[in-house]
Amino acid sequence: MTEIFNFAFGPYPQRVNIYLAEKQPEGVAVTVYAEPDRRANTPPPEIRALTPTGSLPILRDADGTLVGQSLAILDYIEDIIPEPNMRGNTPAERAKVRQYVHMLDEALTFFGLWARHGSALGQGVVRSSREVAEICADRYFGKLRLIERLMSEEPFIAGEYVTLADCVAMATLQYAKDFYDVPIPPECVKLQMWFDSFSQRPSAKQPPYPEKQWRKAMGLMGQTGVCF
Ligand SMILES: N[C@@H](CCC(=O)N[C@@H](CS)C(=O)NCC(=O)O)C(=O)O
Repeated sequence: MTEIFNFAFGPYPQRVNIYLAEKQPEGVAVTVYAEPDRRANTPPPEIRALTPTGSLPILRDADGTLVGQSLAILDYIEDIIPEPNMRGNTPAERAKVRQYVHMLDEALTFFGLWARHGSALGQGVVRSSREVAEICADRYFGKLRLIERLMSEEPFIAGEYVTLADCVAMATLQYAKDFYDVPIPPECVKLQMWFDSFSQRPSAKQPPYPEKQWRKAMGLMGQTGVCF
């Protein structure tokens, strides 16, 4: 049995949640914790101990193989359960999917830094810098504009069918919009159309966000004084 331990929300956990809902792999048992809560002991210490940083998602296979990092987990499941293929059928298709996944990963890194440095939720977590927040906001939107330029009129991010790129894109853009109230830049028309359409899929159902955190996160653009 392949086991996955994950959180119910957050951009990295949500990549895996969306992927599992799309792929529906057989023989994978998923345990989802609402949020990290030391007082409630979730995730339990033995699960935290599986990973050096204690962060989720994490995968444990029947032979004891441990895989951390959301993107490595998606790749591992694609390797052990190849169908339906969500990574591309040819070298060119796979390269295209990877290209988008890497760009989205970069976008999320910038978004995370922006949120840390620019929101009330990040206060006290890092020594915050308004300048870092502004630079990272600009880089985040820049990545989305780059993705927009590369996208075609096809129904999914990388082409005719759902791939890892859609799961990673949805997790990022949904988190930005629903948790921090940061929309897609208005000129990213194809990306917005894709987002509106993919949002209708059951896999993209909004995850439950803890209200206390959400209140501090909302309105990130206003909190930082950033506009398009
Ligand atoms: N790069 C990692 C990031 C994982 C990560 O940051 N997980 C966060 C949730 S979004 C976490 O587990 N935080 C709780 C903790 O570290 O206690 C991945 O892609 O899996």
